[in-house]
Amino acid sequence: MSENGVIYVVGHKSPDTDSICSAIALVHLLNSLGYEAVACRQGEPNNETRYVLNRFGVEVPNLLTDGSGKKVFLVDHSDVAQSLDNLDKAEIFGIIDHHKIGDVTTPQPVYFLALPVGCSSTIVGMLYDYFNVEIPEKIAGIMTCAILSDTVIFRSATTTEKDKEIAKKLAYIAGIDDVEKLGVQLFKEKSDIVRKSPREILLSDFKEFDFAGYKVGIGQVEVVSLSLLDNVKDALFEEMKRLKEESGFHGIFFMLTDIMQEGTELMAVGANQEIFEKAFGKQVEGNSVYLEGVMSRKKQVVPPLQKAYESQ
Ligand SMILES: [Mn+2]
Repeated sequence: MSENGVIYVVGHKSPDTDSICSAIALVHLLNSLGYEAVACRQGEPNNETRYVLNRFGVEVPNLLTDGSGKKVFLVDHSDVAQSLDNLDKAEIFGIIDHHKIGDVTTPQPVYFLALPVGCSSTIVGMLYDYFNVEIPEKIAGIMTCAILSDTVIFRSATTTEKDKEIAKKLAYIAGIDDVEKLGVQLFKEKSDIVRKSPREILLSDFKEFDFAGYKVGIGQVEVVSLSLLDNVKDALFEEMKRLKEESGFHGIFFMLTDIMQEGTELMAVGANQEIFEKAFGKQVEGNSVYLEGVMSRKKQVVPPLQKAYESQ
């Protein structure tokens, strides 16, 4: 089954864990089937991905940003904008993806497998089964991590039974006995609270609003456990006060969202009790209020706050 020319397997730009790990996993499968394939990445691996590769002793793939003259296999994307530069000068050999179909076109027939599952690594795992190829421990390990990451530890609405089934198999091969615990560790690495300054945490996902003439800022951080933020909460609060003075906000709100508990501790600076009570029917205790079931800024925090400000 050998083909002419090396196949460069690559995920999308600003690579996440799935983009890099599904490329590595697919390369091993292709090589086992007699092809000559190499895993690549289009950018720097994030902290979570570095942790995953390090933990399972897998090398960081080579950087590849230009497709000119190369035979390529795209994973985790099929949008030209997310793909290699000069993709039109590359020969696309195949595509494996779990997003909407993008705008990549080819002049010749290609391998093209897209499934509406939670992770590209799930699809690659299914292919290992299909071709009856054994998955090495360390590759099973990084694939498990990719699935945990993409599906937010099976909590995301994108999760399917197939993701759970494949992840279970992979975790068994990799000797991971506590998948949940590994997932939590991944999200710790991802949110990277420890290495960020309070201001970086505050502004990493921060939006400005005008509520009835009041300038209001609402930020959010998503973590697997609010306890991860225990040590920075006070510093965050001080930073919120500083930002309020510096930038002339009437109020600054910061959502500490616990993706496991599915709730948000909402910190506030500048807003009075009345606004809080009106918006959420709750008193502020200390600097914050816990809102059960609240995870979405645009759906569950902005509308009630806006209403409260408007009826002041
Ligand atoms: Mn993905």
